[in-house]
Amino acid sequence: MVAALAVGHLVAGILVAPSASPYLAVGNAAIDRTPNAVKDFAIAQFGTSDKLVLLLGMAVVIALVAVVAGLVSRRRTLPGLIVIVVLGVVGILAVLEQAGGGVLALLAPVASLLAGAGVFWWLHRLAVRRAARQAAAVTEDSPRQPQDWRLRIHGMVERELTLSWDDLRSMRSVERPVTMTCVSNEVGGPYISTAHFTGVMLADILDAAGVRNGADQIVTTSVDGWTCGTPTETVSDPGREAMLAYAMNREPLPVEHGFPVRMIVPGLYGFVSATKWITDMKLTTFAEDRAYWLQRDWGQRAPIKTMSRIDSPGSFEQVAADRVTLAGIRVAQTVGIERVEVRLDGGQSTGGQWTPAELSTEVNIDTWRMWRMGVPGLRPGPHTADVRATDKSGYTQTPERVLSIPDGATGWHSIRFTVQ
Ligand SMILES: Nc1nc2c(c(=O)[nH]1)N[C@H]1C(S)=C(S)[C@@H](COP(=O)(O)O)O[C@H]1N2
Ligand SMILES: [Mo]
Repeated sequence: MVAALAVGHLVAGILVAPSASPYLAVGNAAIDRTPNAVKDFAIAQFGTSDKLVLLLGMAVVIALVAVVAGLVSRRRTLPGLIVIVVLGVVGILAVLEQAGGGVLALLAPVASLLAGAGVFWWLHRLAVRRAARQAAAVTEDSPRQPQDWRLRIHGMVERELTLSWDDLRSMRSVERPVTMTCVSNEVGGPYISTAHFTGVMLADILDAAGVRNGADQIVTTSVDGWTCGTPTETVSDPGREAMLAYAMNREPLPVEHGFPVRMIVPGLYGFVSATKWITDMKLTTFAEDRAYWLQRDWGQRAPIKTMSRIDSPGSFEQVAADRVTLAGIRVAQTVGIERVEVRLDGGQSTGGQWTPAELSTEVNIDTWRMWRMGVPGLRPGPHTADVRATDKSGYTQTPERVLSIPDGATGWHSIRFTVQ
């Protein structure tokens, strides 16, 4: 639009006469059509600047029209070209009316129209080509990305290392199911899942780099700059099998779960251990570096707390009397699960006692186990159920409720349900 107006004005000024400028001609044509009352009002308000105000107002309106025309032309040039032709014809008609003077006067508005259409067509082609280039870059790059991926291991180490995808794949691999938990879960929360991970032991990588004494924290950084601080002792503990995972459920890591490589440390909440899209690993100290969530008031060290949850029945569910089975999950990573107990209606019928539930087979100590308990003969009406777990260290979940911030919620999960 700027090109059209500028060319029209220039051609009129140099070759014809100022009155043949489409911009001025449209302004003058508008003034001719304005009722006297409005004209008087404008003169009273703006004095001798009235024409300037009109021309500026026109500029604003034309700019807005240009923006809208641009937005509706993102896919095709036709909408933009229609707007340009319509405005061009308005310019031609205005010049014919205002400047008279036959064919020569048409030079400026026609030049204006052609310049507008030409520049629009050219800019549109540039934009479309750029978009196509970007789209092509995305599709070509993604399968190649592991080739570009590097992990730098530096800081308090004997030897700085830079690992490529091929380096990683040539190392000894480990494979196991691990349950991952987000610290943001309140009691009974849903942010927990189990997957089968394949990767390289982080302990092997730390051995290769040689950790210097006193490096009590590993700060890892993802490609988008997120940082995570993990205790070195947890990662180097060979019994723990902390890993740099490159496969999940025997397929490449999905992009949203950290492709090409992420960290998995059993027993630690995700925000202090599970760096996705990892590119940098720095051996340092807790005194020296503060990771992303620590700067936002979450905890510094955050082992996953032993938890249990009732998944069935759901809260406030109606259940048929002959098929009441309570069921759920529980985890006690790195320690293992000793037992799960359930208490119905606050222990009314059991003298406050808890009843042990049946546990599914243990896959390994770092994955959740399901539990269930059949309760025949419950009277119709409302009931409550509480669950608590005890792990192999002898710890039984505390009833004390604390919020998830800063390092994980505690408390028993309780539900209400109705027997029909
Ligand atoms: N790069 C990066 N990694 C990250 C996070 C993040 O925001 N950015 N969030 C962490 C948190 S808080 C959790 S709970 C887990 C979640 O992993 P998931 O998305 O695979 O479920 O990733 C962790 N790794
Ligand atoms: Mo999280």
